[in-house]
Amino acid sequence: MELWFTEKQTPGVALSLKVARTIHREKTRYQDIAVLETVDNRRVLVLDGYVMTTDLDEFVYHEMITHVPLCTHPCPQKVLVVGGGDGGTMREVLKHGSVETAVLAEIDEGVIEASRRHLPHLSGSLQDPRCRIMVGDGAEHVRSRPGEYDVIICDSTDPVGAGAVLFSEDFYRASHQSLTEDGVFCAQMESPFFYGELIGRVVRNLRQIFPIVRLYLAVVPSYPGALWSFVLASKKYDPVRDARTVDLKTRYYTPEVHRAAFVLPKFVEELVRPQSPQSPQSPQAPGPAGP
Ligand code: SPD
Repeated sequence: MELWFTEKQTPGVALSLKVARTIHREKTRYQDIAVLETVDNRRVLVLDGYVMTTDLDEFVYHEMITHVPLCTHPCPQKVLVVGGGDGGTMREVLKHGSVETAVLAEIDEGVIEASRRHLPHLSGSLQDPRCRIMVGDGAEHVRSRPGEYDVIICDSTDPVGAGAVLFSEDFYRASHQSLTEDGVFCAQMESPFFYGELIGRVVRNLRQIFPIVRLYLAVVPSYPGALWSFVLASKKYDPVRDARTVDLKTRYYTPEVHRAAFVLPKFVEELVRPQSPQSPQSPQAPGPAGP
């Protein structure tokens, strides 16, 4: 008998993976956690029925959510990862020699434990002496740590349930306060094909708070639409103009990919294009489909 896991990505779109076995399954007070092994020997972490990470393409996501902000800051020493309990983002953060302390604020200890047991290529980083684990609410953590972090990375789940707060204006304001005066914030921002409204709203919100806000893209085939977005918001450094070249062992990220990731296809650029003020000469000139 064939066993398939299907993620319903939208009411009309689904992704199916052929499963060899279920390695782990538990229900915590926050969510349903599953670790699956596919017939091609890849491990998959699933939370509440949504694919969080797969061995096929985790490196793309984790490298791009990490190295873009850390190479934008000239010397990131103290880094916060909100969410990311699997450890993949932490693994990439700790590749930076400048990092002295990296805090993981994960609300669900079950994710950390499942990853420790079944996804060691991700969670191995959590043993590093520079890594501190804080099991608790990342949004509360940033509220209680003003001026503390050089870089904050929000490696959240999708904007549903417990993860929704991590897409709110309140959280972005608290993150701004929790950064040092030249700090950099970065967050995963879903699929431009399916979450255009969310992307436009978040970018608009962040522009009220940070002087520099930019969206960038990477290809993550296991996620809805395959084309995945990230938002970078910065107090001082521009991620294209100021990016440093750091010697890193990576599979996807390079300095060239870093720059290219900010080149947006037209429909994505329209989602985040600032609305031009209407002038008396061009009363009909509308903003595009986005903000
Ligand atoms: N739809 C999937 C979005 C998942 C984003 N976060 C993944 C966490 C991996 N460390």
